[in-house]
Amino acid sequence: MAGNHYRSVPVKSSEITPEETYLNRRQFIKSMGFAGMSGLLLAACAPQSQQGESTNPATEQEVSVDLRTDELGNPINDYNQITQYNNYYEFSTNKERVAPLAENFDVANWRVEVSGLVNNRKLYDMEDLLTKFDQEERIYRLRCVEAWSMVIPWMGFPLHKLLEEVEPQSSAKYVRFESVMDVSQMPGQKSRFYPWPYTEGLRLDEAMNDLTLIATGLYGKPLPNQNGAPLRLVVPWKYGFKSIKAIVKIELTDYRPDTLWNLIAPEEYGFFANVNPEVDHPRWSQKSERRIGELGRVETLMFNGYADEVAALYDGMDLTRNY
Ligand SMILES: Nc1nc2c(c(=O)[nH]1)N[C@H]1C(S)=C(S)[C@@H](COP(=O)(O)O)O[C@H]1N2
Ligand SMILES: [Mo]
Repeated sequence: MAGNHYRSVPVKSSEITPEETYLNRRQFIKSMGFAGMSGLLLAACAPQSQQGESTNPATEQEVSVDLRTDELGNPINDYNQITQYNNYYEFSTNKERVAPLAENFDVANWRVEVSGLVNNRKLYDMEDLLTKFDQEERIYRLRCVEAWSMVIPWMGFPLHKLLEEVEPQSSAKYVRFESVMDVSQMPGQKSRFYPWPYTEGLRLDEAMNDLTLIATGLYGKPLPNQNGAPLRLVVPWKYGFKSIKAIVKIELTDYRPDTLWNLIAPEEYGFFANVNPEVDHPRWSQKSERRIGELGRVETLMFNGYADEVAALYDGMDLTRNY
């Protein structure tokens, strides 16, 4: 199991809290019985010499976890920053206009079709997804290809759990994702410049990686419309455009699917789109980024800081050509 380079905390729906409570809470987590939290616990259970207080490793203990930073110590962005500065071209290409335009977007009776090269094709509604798959919190960095970034506390579940349920066939090599098409609610879809609906794709092994998340909420609340309600993909080691919002269709294929950005500008937006400070965008450097809410710039990390989890997926691949 991957998973010591992000923070993951299981979330019960009874714990969904207003932002204020969220920010003030410290979760107490039993240090036994939580697989997949090894990194967290390692940090919390520093050697006694460093901790200054002796603990008895044989007894179950409670560990206080500060949920306000990622595993590298970066503070999470404010709820306002995350929900008022958005890329969502179905509504607007203006980041500040997305939230007001998406305010009344109707996500009732949402369905997601999972089909293609699978043994069990399925049509899920949101309640199925929220009850079938345990929701957990994951604090991830989001690095936009435009060279800004945020740290976001998502809620959701790893995509591999859903894929395991539908059982990909051995011929399946890729996963294709499609966003909703609804010109009546999404004014940006009137623009003929973009090949709507928004589509994205992953190689099957990328989709199965434990970091790859289906997000259904953030900051302990259901996903705001502007962030991709009611569900979106989050692939934290790739540029933000891979993290497709408002998904209605997930299809397993044996061909590499077209993606909206790759269709528009293949020399600028590759299929892989792994965060890579060594490979510049044709029009700007990718060596550093502006963390929203901070002054100055921070260095961009290979695979956005998730190399331990994902570098092996690209062994032997020329990342300059496969950008
Ligand atoms: N359907 C859809 N998904 C999308 C986009 C979009 O325009 N439409 N923009 C992408 C880009 S470029 C980024 S950086 C992230 C932004 O996510 P956020 O607004 O939640 O920060 O969403 C991605 N997913
Ligand atoms: Mo982006």
